[in-house]
Amino acid sequence: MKRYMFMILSLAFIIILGACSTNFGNMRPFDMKNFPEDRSRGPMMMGHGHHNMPLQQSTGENELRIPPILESDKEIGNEVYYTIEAQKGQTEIFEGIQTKTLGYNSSFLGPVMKLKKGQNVHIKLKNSLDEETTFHWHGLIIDGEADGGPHDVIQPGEEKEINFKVQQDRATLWFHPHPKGKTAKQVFEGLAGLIYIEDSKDDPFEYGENDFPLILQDRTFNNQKQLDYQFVQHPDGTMGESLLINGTLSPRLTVNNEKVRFRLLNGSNMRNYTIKLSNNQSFQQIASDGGLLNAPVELKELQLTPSERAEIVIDFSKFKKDEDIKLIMDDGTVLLPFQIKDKGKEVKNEIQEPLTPVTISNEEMQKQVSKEIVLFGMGHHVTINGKKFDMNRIDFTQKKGETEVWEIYNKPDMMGGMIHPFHIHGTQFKVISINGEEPPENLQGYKDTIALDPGDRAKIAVKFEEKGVFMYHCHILEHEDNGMMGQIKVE
Ligand SMILES: [Cu+2]
Repeated sequence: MKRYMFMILSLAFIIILGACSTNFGNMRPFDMKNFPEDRSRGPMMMGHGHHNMPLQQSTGENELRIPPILESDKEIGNEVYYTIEAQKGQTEIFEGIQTKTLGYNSSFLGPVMKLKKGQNVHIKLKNSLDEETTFHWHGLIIDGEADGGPHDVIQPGEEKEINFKVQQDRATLWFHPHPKGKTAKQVFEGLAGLIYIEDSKDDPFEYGENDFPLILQDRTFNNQKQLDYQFVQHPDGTMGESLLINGTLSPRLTVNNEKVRFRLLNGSNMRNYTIKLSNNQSFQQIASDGGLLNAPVELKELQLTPSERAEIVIDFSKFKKDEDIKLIMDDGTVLLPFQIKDKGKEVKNEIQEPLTPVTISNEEMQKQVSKEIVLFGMGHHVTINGKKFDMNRIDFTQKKGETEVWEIYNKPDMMGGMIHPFHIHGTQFKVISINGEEPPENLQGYKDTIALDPGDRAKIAVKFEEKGVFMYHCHILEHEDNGMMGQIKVE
């Protein structure tokens, strides 16, 4: 009898809870009072138009925050020890207002972890959040046990140590949480940091002087200027109207009158950015996700989908001293105004050599397709090969050290479909073709994410250097959380 009472009570509780959450679900964030008053653009579009949510221009009132370099706990010969702690905090994003945020070793975002090729790295991972999390090393060649996918959960208050050897050449990677169904929320609230892989070759650029990270993230704040993910989340991917770069709202950057390298990361949940310079001059892309390209590529604009990185060099010495130069989006939205100082020196960005984080030969790129991936759907209905993620199901296997050709197809739906950035853990792959054609030059280097338009079909050459179970998924974080993810076991 007691058992029945308990069941009835639980049922009633679930129904009430359900009703509450439905209510929340209907309270979409289009109620104007939830937006900051100083919106410079027209009214927001509703419903599906959410995905065209415009971004507010940067007014340039705040100097860009430069993340600190993470100091090691100790270094003994080739062994280096770090501690990374996921924590809660408060951050002054708006003047005089504390916003509740998450961060690594700080209240918001994370430091830059510089790792050297050949080093043995030991990282103590601490979870000081109120919820479970994982620590995923995006783009790093690492074994499945240390990769920080949804299997590697660390409970609140607990810690764990991981060890790995840095095998790849210089590159800009990043780290972020990856717990099942909670990645989008935790990244939205601030968990993301950069990893720079360095090697023995000289680097002519100096951090914070003529070498700057730019972590692009869009966020919506409520009328208390808080990040309320429950309120703004959208199953197709959450977009925000406020741009933060390195956590700075309305940033500007003072640069020297010289060549400057920017390491761009699209750290947004779903927004794509096509960047360009306001004077329509070209810049050089020198590296993609996995490291340096074979040669710098001259570009006037560059698209970055969620999780993609690019290193670009802008030569400010080419411009007139008081020229008004800004980094903008293709629709003209100002992302980052620059202020050019007189100071400058001759910087040669001659660090370009063909690099090989993983070596995939031309011969291996001629192989037949042996794995097919079909990306499909929108919102809650996203799938890979018709299935949703199941932690207990291995979808593919591959032999360690053996290159296979994967074909990725973004199958359109009745509405047309959307761009899906497809990411594979634990490796850097090479793009063989997109719709049967050679990829553009800046996609011919190593990549860990490839963006596919609806109807696109790409062939990529994939090799894993380490064993374990690895995730592959769409990097629209809400799609990942909605099950657009599979697992490959490398033996
Ligand atoms: Cu997707």
